[in-house]
Amino acid sequence: MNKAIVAGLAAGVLVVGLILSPLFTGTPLSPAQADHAGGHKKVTLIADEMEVKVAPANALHPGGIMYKAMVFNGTIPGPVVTVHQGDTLEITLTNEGDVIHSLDFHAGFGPSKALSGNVAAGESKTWTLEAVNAGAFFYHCGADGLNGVWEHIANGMYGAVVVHPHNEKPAKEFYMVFGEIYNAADKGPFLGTNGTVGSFDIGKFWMSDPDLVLTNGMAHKYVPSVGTAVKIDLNTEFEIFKVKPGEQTRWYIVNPGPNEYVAFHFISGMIDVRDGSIKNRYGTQMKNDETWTIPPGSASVIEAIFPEEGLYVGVDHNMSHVLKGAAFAVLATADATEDDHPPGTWVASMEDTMAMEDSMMEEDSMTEGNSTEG
Ligand SMILES: [Cu+2]
Repeated sequence: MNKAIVAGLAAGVLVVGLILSPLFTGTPLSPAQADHAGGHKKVTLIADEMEVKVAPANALHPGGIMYKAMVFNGTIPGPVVTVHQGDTLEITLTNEGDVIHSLDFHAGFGPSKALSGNVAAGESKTWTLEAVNAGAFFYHCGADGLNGVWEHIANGMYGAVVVHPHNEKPAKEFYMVFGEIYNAADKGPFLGTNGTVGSFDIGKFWMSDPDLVLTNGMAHKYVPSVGTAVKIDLNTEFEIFKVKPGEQTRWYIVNPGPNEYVAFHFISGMIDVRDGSIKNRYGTQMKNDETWTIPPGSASVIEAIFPEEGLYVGVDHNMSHVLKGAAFAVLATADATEDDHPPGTWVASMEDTMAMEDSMMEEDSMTEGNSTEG
């Protein structure tokens, strides 16, 4: 090819690139979004220790499994906190437990933004971070200056911050947090704990040998049974996710670990992954992938459309993890509604988040009250 042709082609590519470039710079802000820039949101997280049911009674875990957990706001996981990109998030950590707790917000950049430092029993601490990058970000207890952070995470002290990007498209959104349990009282599959309330086992943790993998605080929380010809009942009180066929859905999938990777997959599904962030919009987008790796200490934004009516199953495709509890059923049905999320899985959308912040700001100016997100 001669130089003139190459130069001509290069010029053509440049011109086409310039014409197309507006398509790749992100969707312009709506007037409501532009008005809202720089919102201020408050959240209070209450650290505590309590017994939590982490597995239902079934053949794998006779009698079910109770565990001496550590929690934020009374549940495993802690609440999903939503902000709009560019907002300031003011966090208060109140320690109502008996031991030192703390917080590490992966959405924060710099120790004064990301870390609370130790908060002793009965004390509180407040600090702020700026939600610079869009996406889902893990938060967890950092224990006593990292000493025991492994135990506090394994015991349930974790959650996520969702930073809605400016260019977000509407979707039905869900919060899903995996998490491992290392239980000194658990004798293994089909044996369970024989009624003993379990506690952290550092030997099992050291060997990365979890007894359970929880979905939003409980193994097999969203799965009634496994098998058809030979069926094993897993949870007679299971909850289920419902979506409409063809509807855009968005899943904030969080992996607290503390040790294991999550190989996230929807059985019969395809996923788009939005991870990382470019200014004012989500970054990397993987189209139509099958399985996505989420490392411990991370959260991913997974988008999926379920094309036809029927049952789909979200799993950690690590098969020992599935048996330990890491699966959830998703029913695609025309009967699905906007607000039929299982308890604790609803995520405030960008519009909801902005409306909440605006009403809080009005409240602040009058009362300077503190707000908690449940
Ligand atoms: Cu803690």
